[in-house]
Amino acid sequence: MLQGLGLGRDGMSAINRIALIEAGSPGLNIYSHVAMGRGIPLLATVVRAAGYDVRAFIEDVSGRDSVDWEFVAGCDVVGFSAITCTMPRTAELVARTRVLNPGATILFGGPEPTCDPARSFEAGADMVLRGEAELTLPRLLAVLGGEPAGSLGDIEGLLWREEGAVREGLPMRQLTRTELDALPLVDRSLVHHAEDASVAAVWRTRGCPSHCDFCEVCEIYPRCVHRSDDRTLDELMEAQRNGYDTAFLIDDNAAANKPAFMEFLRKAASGGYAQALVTQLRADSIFGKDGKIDREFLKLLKRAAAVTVVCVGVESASDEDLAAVHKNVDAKRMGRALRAMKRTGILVHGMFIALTDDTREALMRNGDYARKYVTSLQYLFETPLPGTKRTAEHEAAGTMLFRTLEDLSLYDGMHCVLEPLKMHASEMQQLVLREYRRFYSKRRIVAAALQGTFVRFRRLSQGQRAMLRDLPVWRRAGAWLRMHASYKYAPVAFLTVGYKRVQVVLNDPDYAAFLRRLESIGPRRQEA
Ligand code: B12
Ligand code: SF4
Repeated sequence: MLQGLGLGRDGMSAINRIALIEAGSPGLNIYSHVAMGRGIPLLATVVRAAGYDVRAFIEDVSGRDSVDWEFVAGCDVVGFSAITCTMPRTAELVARTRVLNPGATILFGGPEPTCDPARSFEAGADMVLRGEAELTLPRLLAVLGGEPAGSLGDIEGLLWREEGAVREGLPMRQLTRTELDALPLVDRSLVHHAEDASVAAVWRTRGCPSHCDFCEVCEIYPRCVHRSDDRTLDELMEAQRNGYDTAFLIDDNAAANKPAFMEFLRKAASGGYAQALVTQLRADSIFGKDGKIDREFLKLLKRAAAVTVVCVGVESASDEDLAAVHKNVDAKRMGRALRAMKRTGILVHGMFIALTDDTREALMRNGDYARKYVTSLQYLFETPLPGTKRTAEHEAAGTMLFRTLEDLSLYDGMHCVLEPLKMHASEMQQLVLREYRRFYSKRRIVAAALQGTFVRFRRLSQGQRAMLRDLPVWRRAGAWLRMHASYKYAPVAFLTVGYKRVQVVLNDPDYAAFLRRLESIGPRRQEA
């Protein structure tokens, strides 16, 4: 018998109403203040364009337990978007959906279901749609709704339960540039309490040309595909018009094609973008072909936004670690690039990884390096994301400490979930938290405030000046002051948020329970 195949709540095959849900992040962590969704706002937009009644719920935006269950109870299909650490919460929301609406088809999609569909079935899915779903989801809904010529087996990336077994359709397929260009701009009004989102996502590319061993991006997007910059610029300006003061360019490596990215930055500046911009790039993209710092690129990065935040996967200050994750850059060169960015006035969000074979000295060296070179710190534990080469190695070596579905909430980078080789897991956990405390300290906040008051200053960007000109004369002085203050004190704001987050984590009873759990794990490998 086919299970959950959209026969609808009343046994009819019509599909009218769809809910798309992104379960919230587990616990409190260093990035919980970034309230934004991932793929479902755009999916809701394409599903609505296909004629369905659809709403999107993102717990990180509208708050925990904010799903409108009355709406979900009337849905024919309920789709869940998951990453690994949100799986336990997703399973809870699925269980609630089953009680309220037993006839609905439960569909899973997103990074975790794409890379480990079996785990999604374990969490309660009837179907899993792997990979990008802007074209396949409307196709699936049409088939579920009884489209005469359609069959599940024709849908790329689909797996479904049938007669107790899991069946699979055509392999997933990545969208082409033409298909990406044809996608609509996100209609944020479909997101429940969209006004509570603090950051708007914009994108130029999907995928990343690098293939780091621990990262899942290339499993989801095997090729790096660009869409036309005009679409991105429209999206950026639309975010500004909608009142967002920060846009996150979510490309995994924005400067993969540096000349094209520089052209994009020029257009953003001349097009009047005047808010903060967050972007992710490799530190060595700051060098020109001659090996020198590319000043023109730095200037463009700074001028494209009111405040530019560059997220850099530093990973480690140790050359051996950098070689182990195939980063193709050494710590000294990386330091030169980070220093140049900071000197230009760009905020550098440094992303570090605590690897299983790190020593105490390596962990502390990373902390020292972070305090020297970056504005904000994200120091995550290596996490075995499904489908990656490193995860296969950890599975073979038996280093995974927590494997059940309930424990996947620990896979958020804030918890040590792999057995370290050179110390006990609880020691590694505490050493990394110690580096967070040293980074996000009151002393460093005061130093940043002094620096902001006396040293940090910029000429307003082209977009900001245009924005001031458009204001009535009597509002200009206040706006001018706010623009300068937000730039001058941006590092203070970052450090203060981090300080508060770290305090909350340290005082969290769940965190204390996790520490006790780690401590109860006996020494194994170190004894050998
Ligand atoms: C923006 C971003 C963030 C933001 C906020 C995102 C959020 N709400 O979680 C911040 C900076 C806060 C963040 C934090 C973290 N992130 Co993050 N993040 C991203 C990033 C760069 C972009 C996400 C995005 O918007 N993509 C664009 C959309 C269109 O893609 P998508 O969500 O995959 O959706 C498509 C398909 O997957 C599918 N789909 C998605 N949902 C659904 C649902 C249904 C029903 C269907 C049918 C299909 C479907 O269709 C969509 C359209 O094609 C991705 C990398 C990437 N390129 O995707 C990492 C990524 C999602 N993050 C990742 C991780 C691990 C984290 C962290 C744990 C920390 C870390 N970096 O290690 C935290 C945890 C956050 C949390 N929620 O708890 C991993 C997730 C892997 C996994 N299996 O868990 C990714 C894939 C990066 C990686 N290196 O592997 N992240
Ligand atoms: S550069 Fe970043 S996004 Fe690209 S593969 Fe490496 S870790 Fe993943």
